[in-house]
Amino acid sequence: MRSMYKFGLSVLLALGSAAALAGYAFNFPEPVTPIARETLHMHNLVMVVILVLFFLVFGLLIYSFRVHRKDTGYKAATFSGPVGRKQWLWVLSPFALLFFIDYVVFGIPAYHAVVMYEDTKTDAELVVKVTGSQWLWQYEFPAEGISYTSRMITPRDQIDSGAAKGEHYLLEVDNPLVLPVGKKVRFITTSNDVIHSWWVPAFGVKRDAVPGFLREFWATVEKTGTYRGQCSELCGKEHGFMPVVVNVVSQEEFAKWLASKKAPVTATAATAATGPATQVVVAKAQ
Ligand SMILES: [Cu+2]
Repeated sequence: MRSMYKFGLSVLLALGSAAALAGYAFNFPEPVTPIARETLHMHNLVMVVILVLFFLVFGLLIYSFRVHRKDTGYKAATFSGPVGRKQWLWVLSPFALLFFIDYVVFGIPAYHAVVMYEDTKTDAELVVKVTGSQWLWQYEFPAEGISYTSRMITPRDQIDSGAAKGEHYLLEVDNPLVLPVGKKVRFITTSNDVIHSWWVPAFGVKRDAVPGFLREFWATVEKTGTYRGQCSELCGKEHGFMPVVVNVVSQEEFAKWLASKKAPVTATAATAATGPATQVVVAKAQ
């Protein structure tokens, strides 16, 4: 028995020190949108409650195993006949407790979070259409008449281990998505071919891009910076090579970027007129 305790203790210590060393590596990335923060809050709430329940239940279990042993002279209870009031209490109280935790402690905040997640339209100040295709992303600002593709730029050498891997290995693109800080952005996702999924962990959003359907989500990024993500729906042989990079910049910088993107008006208008499918083909051919 003693060696079992020692083993358990060493496992716990090993896990504890690994977690301490890794810092937040195993946790959520720092949330930068209301959705990401809400998701982290829900996660933490659930973790705390289930940890308390875990120790309560296992504590009680281990206590019962140890105390109610025959070799310590414990006499087993013998009962027959109708179920008594005490027994009903022991059956119903865990049920009531779990019901309360699920539907009230978790249910109410989860309901509010889901309602918030789905509210893509209220106060949205910018619309971005994200189209996935094998194997790149296309970003469109319909109101501004801007459309461009975003492809991974990690050299093949690094992938084939011919060269040392760069800092943002597999998470770097030629044309990142640029967004203004503090503005509610409504995203619309779709796809040209198979199902992809647009995912930026720090935003707390992941939405499937489904051919023939428009799906929505929103993000208000509260901090400027570069955020990276990936396609997270297996979409073919280069699924791992279609990262997402978002540059979140100040209002002024965003306006400047918009102006620079709009500048070659004729070229943008010409590609826009031929439709997104053709445009992707053109982009791939380059
Ligand atoms: Cu994909």
